[in-house]
Parts: sequence; C-alpha cells; structure tokens
Amino acid sequence: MTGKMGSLEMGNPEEVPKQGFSTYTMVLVCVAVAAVVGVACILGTYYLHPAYGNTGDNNLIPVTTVEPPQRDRINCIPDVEIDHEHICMQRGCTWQSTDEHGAPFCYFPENYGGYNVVSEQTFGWGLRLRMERAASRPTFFGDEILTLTVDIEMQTENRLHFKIYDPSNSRFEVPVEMPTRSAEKAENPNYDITYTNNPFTLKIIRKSTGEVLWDTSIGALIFEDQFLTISTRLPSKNIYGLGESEHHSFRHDMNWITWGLFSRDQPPSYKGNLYGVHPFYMCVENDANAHGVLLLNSNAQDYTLQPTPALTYHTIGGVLDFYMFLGPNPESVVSQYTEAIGRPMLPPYWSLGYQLCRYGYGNLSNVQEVVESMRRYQIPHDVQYGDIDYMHRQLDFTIHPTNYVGLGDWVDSLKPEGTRYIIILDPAISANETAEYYPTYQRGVDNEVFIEDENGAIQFGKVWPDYPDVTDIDTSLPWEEQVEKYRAYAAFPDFRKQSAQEWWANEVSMFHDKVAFDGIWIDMNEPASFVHGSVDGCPDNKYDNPPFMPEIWGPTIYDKTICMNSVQQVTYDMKDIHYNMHSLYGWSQTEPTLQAAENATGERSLVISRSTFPSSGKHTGHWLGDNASIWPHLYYSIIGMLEFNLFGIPYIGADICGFFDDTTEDLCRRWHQVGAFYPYARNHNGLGYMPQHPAHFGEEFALEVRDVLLIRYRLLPYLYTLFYHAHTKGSTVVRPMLHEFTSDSNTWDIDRQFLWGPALLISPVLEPETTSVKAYFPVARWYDYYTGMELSHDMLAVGGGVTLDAPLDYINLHVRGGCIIPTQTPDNSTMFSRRNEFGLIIALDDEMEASGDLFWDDGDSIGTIMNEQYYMFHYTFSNDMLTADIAHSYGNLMENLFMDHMMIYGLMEEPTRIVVTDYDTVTEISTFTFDQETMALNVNGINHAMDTGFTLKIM
Ligand code: MIG
Repeated sequence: MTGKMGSLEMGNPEEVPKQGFSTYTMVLVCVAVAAVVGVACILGTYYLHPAYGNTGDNNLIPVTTVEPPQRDRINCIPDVEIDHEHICMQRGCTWQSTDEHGAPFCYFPENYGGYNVVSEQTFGWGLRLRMERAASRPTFFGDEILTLTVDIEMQTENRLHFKIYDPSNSRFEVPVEMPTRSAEKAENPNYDITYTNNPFTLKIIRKSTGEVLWDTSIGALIFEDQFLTISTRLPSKNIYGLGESEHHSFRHDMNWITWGLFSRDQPPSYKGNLYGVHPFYMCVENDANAHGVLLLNSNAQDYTLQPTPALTYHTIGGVLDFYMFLGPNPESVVSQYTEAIGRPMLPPYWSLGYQLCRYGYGNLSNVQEVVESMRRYQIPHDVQYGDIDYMHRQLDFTIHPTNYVGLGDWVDSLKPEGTRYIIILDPAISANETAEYYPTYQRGVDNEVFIEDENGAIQFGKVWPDYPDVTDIDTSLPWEEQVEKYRAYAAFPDFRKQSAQEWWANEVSMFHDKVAFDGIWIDMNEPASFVHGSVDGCPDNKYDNPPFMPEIWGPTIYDKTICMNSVQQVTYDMKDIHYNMHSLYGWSQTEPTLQAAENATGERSLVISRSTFPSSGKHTGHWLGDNASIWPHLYYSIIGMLEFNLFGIPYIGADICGFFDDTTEDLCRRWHQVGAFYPYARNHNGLGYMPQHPAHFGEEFALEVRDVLLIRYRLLPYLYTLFYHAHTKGSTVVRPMLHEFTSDSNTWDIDRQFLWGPALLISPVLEPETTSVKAYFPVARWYDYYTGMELSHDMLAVGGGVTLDAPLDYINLHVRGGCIIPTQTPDNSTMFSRRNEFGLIIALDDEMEASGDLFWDDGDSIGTIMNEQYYMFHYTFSNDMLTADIAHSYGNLMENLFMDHMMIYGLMEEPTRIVVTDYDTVTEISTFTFDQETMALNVNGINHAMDTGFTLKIM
C-alpha cells in the first residue's frame, strides 16, 4: 500500500503536524488493497489528526491510507516506557489505542517525514541531496540539525553506500576503514534508487525483481545532535544478524521487539546488550534473493523489528551511514560485506584443535594434572589456557609467585607434546602498586598511554586487583562496597594512540620472554569496570546523561564502564569522546594485540577478543562470553555462531559445557558433540564451579569426548580450507542450511542444525535425556558420515523432517552429495595429525559427480598466502574418475605427506578394478572393500605422494 492511491490528496504533508493540538476528526478509513483497483473501506471510525481530515466532507470519500495499519505504526515516543499522550501530541504524532499487542499508542502520522530536499546534484560517484528540516517539526530532544546532506554512492554493481550527515559540522564517524568513494559510479548496478522530496524518503529497489529492499516512507527521519532515527519497510520477515545479543532464534522475531546495542560486560541474557556491536543484518527476500545492510555507527543505539515488516533504528550520535549489499544470495551477501569491512583472518592451524581452559585452576599443579589426564586418555589437546589466576594478584604481565612457579618452563615443556599455551590479558592496568613492583603502569604513565578525563588527567575506574595492602576481605559486604573498599584504581590504555600500541607491544614481548605463549585472549574490553564511570562517578554533562537512552541495560550509560566524556584518540591527529568510541574499544585493542603477539612469537598468532565490532574478524576470533551450563545455552550457541559468521568473524565458539554454574555429565557430553563442530572449540569453566574437563567424568566419558574430537581432527583439513575461503573470498565457515538451499523456504528458520561449508551437515541433540533428533534434509543426496549409507528418498520425502537415532554418545553427521571432503588421520594434536596420511570423502550427487578442494600451508607462518607459500588441490570426480589437480604448489611443503585412502559414497555397483595414474605411471590398487549394504567403497593404501597430481579410476 502506498500513500497516494485514491483521490484524496493530502495537501502538504510535510506541514501537517502542528504542536499542541488536541482535537481530532472522525473519518471513515479505507484501506487500499494492493494490486486491486480501488480501495476497500473498513467498517468503523478512527480518530485522526485533524490535518488529515480537514479538507471538507466532500473530499473525505473515498479516502486512502490515511491511517496506517496498526502493525505499520512507528513508535514516536521510544523514550517513554508508559503511554504519554501529551508528549505524543507535542511531537506532532498520533495518539490512539491499539488492539495489536506490542504496537505503540503514539506513532508518526503518514508522511511525517522530517526533511525536505532542496537541491540535488549528480556526481561521477552518484548523487548528493541537500535537505532542510521541515520547519513545522517539533523538537524531540533539542539540537536539531537543520540541514543535512545525503550522499548516495553507487560503489559497485552490488554495493550501495548512502550516508546522511551534517554538511556544516563534522560529526563523529566510525574510524573503520571502508571502501572509499571512487570517481566513477557502478555502470550497471543491480539496484535502482528513487526518492521523494517532500518529505525526503528513499527507496532502494532490486532491479531484477522489482523488490523494494529499503523504503523509508514509514516513520520519520529525525536528526538531532543526540537522537537520530530512521525507519524502513523491509521486503520480508526473514531477517538475520544484528548483535551481539542472545537471540532465541536465528531468524528474527518480528513481533515488536527492540534490541539495544552498546558494548557491555554482560553475560548472555535475553534482550541484554552484550559485549560487541554488529549493526548488520541479512534479509532473505520472499523470492529467495538476499541482501545485507550495515549501519556503520558506534554510538549507543537500538533497533526495533515489527511485523509490517519494518525496522527502526535509533542512535544517539554519529551519522546515518549505511552500506547495502545486493547479494543476491546469502553467501554472496557475506562475501560482499567482508569485502567492504575486511576479510576474516586465517587462523593458525593449531587453533583449530581442541582447547582447554578454566577460571580458577588455582595453581600450576592443578593445571598439570588436567593436562596429564588429557594425555592419559589420549584426548586431542592443542591449547591450554591461563586465565587471570596465573597472574600475581591479577596484574597483567606478572606470574603468581607461589601458585604458578615454573610456568614458563612448563609451557616450554608442553610444546614438544604438541600443546600450545594462550594467556589472558585484561586492558585495565592497576595504578596503586609501587613503581618498582609494577613498572607496567609506570611505563604507561611515562608514555601517556591512558585514557584521560576532560581535564587531561588519567581516568581511573576499578577492575582487578585489590589494593596492595588488602589482606582480609569481608565477602559478606555487598559487592559495591567491596569494590569501593578493596579494589585498586585501574587505568585504561587508549589503544588508538601510537604510544599505547608501542607500550603494549613492549610489555607483551617482555612477558613472552618469561612465558612463551602462542596467543592472547583479550577479555574485559568493552571496556569493563567495576565502578560506574570513574572512581568519582562522572561529571554532569550531556554525554554521560544523554537526553535519550536507547534500550540498553543499566541505569546510566556509563554503567559498568568509564565516563562518556573521557577523551580518546580516534586517528593520529584527531581525538573524540568515549561516548562515540565506547563500542570500538575492543576493536581498537585487537589489531595492536595481534601485532604484539606476532612480534613476540615470530609466528602467526591468535587473538580472541570479547568485544568486537564490524571488521574485528580481520584480526581476531570471538567466544560467546559467559554463558551458563544450561541446555538452552547450548542451543543459543548455534545461533550465536551462525550470527558471527554473518558478521565476518567465523572463528567463533561458545564455552563448551558452559561457564556459570555446575555442568552435568549429560549436558557436557552433548556440548562436546556440538563443540567439536565449533570453529573455535574451547571448554571453559567459571570460577568455583565443578570441573568439566573431559577426564573429570571418568573413562567412558573421556573416551566419548575423545572419539568426537577425533572426528573433528580427521576433518581439520576441510575446516582449514573453509577458513582459507573465508579469508580469501569472504564465505562463511559454519553456515545455516538456508545459505546452501535458499530456494527451499523450509530452511529459512532452521537453527538447530548447521553446516560446515557446503558439505557437512551437523544435527545435534540439544535437549536432556534425549536419544533421537528431528532433522531436516533439503533435496540432495545425503550420506551418513559414519557408514556412507545414503538416506533413502522415502525418508526424505516425509515432510517436515526425519527422526534420527541419536544415542547419548553419538552425533548425527551427514555428507552432502556432490562434495569432496579432504581428511587426515587424526592424532592427539595438530602437530601430529598434520604429519599423517590424507584421505578424501567423495559423496556423489545424482550425476555421479563431486568436487572439493584442499588448502595447505605450514599452518603457523605469517603471510603464507601473500607469499604464495601454500598448496592448493582441486579434486573432481566424474565419469568414475577422481582427478587430483594441483592448482598451486610451494617448495617441499608436502614432503612426506601422502594421499592414503578414499571413501566413495553413492556408487551404483561394486567396482572390479581401481587404477591410479600419475603421468605415465599406472598403479593397480587392490586394497579396497565395497559394502553391498551401504554401497560405500573404501579404498586404502593408495599411498600417493601429495605433491603430484594423479587420477584414480574406478572400473
Ligand atoms: O569477571 O578472567 O568472560 O571468560 O574466565 C570475570 C576471568 C572476568 C570474564 C570472561 C571469562 C573469564 C573471566 N572474566
């Protein structure tokens, strides 16, 4: 429905709302029916703003969409919890009750608009509009920006950038490097852009289908210094992404929900704004095309989804800076998104192994015992962690003098066994120690690395540890009082300062001389503080007390963090307030930390950051934070993992077995089954909870965990290859089924199953005491991973999914026909598994064909792709022949590595001969078996050197 379908013209809609009116006119409301001639009138009367009905009785009939349907209402008083009629009136909005649960009483009348276009200019790169604020618009919170510029850059065929900003005063803009405007616009873009002048509204249309992807003719455009809002209609209700939040379904609930975004030390909780900020969504249109939209804005914000379907943004600073990616499919949307923000890093190979952590091992011998138990049961173990208890009194760059004596030597002794070590570092640096004892702080002061308050003094919050002289802690006191009494002052490095980056790198490198860690886990970088604002609170100012608070948690905006008016470096010659930089703090710490780690280790390293922002994936992975040992959090971890793949941070996982609370054996077993398929597979536990490392539950459990981890290790060459594609092309690593079977709308809300790349489907059990799982299989040939048995077509024909057996120690895995998965014989760590034989799982499609690839480098050097120090293998199967092509080679990287075995699934009959040909050498392979029941062929003993291509022919 559009606003002008009938004979009633609305006059000058931009002048309609007046302040302070209180009378209404009753009219008969008619609703235009799309694609039907004329309008349908709804019985009954509705109250309307006088300006809509005051053109005289004769003009009233037939009336068009004077009144938006209730589900189209955009809330005009997002700042007031309860209904507040007079504020509504003051804002020139409509007040009317509703019978749609969740719809606002107070909403913008149609064509409320906000700004009128006064001039337009075309440039090589696109279009520039100048707009003026409609004079009659009431103020919301003050400091209205009277003139705005809209730049619409047609950057590429599939990428559109549109930015609404204040041309006369430069406002804060996010310092993430984005594609710059080129002189030429895209020649043949896949989108059309239309707009209206009075008021300004923008439409973005997918050319090929006519689908309207964006349409801001709903709600209002308001641009005040500390309140910016814009709304758009959405082409469908299939919206994914936008975080970081604990979502209870991957596809968004569109039923009037508002989500806040602002970095916060907030364990996953429904509706809470969590650690990172990702204002990016993907939308699957009803015809299965897909597009994505980024709002590049770091200020405290929220967004509302409603059933129209429509989306409303509110942010309290910066500019309205949007990027749209036209796809047209989910994978290309993510690829175009990461092309713009930066591709995810290639993690070191060892970081794909299993990792073990807990908060509060207590001392080194406890850690050693746990590691020993991993050896005893031969459970793969690539990484051991040190949480803050390895430190002396939780001070960065120190070692606990009694509990962790000998840490450095022990870490050295782990390496030949194939286990690496990652340390935690918190950003906050304690300020109450003596300079001799804790020179890190003093060096920071000397180099002016810390964030300062508005007067140029170091801003102090409180994190760890206690004051140096505190010996007795009265834990019966309320937390706030304990913090006040015992906790020391802490300063926050400003990682955007060159001096801070150098200081940090130096501290990291000096500490590496003591403990040769391999990666760095950066926590508490929202940044988190145990006091609100500084140790003295925050001065009264408009940033610490903004007139509008988005739906973020906490009574103040500086809750659990530093003051909003503290000062930070943005670029080398520009400073700005924390108010704008807050959600970028973790982002700003990430690249310097990776550089510091690689500088210290001399190898490709790994950073795991709790707080992230668009483009963080270039330098870091992420874990989903302090989840709890409860079944729903196992399920939500899949949603979080899928979302971070959309956000360009595919190195993602949740704490296996849960962080808070005691886990249970059943949960921890199932969690390991899911966790074995997290790209980032770490078992991590909170302080004081019962142990949950694999050996804790006894031998049977330990061996079950070992078995599922061995599956992971067997598949690591495939996982690593997926990371190569993510890094080079921006594809996802873990992906929802809808990315591969977009045209099957049954997949659009599936979030209890997920895929590794295109080929491997994981269908875990997510409920207690359950030994079956309902799984959906889109049209394809699917093979049981363990046996190669094809799922029968009869089974697949059953609509709504198949119920599969899932004994307690078993996870359902299926391989998709058409795919070839590279494998390697697993081992206790990647150091050993990387030396083992390779294999292939070849799953045939209906054409009896399949393809796949393998990326291989040394796994821990920096820049192997840029320096071309890698192998790339392409595998194709057709006409009963597997061809192994080497698309890229490098030196003797593959020396002593062999292709040993292949499983071929989906053959029609038993082969009689198998022949391998390498140039002119022909070898007959006699070591194969064929299972008549599963029709799976298992070829062994191929023993072909990896560094030459070959064919394998089945006859
Ligand atoms: O206040 O370092 O999310 O993984 O174990 C807790 C201790 C601080 C929070 C992290 C968690 C970590 C814990 N940290």
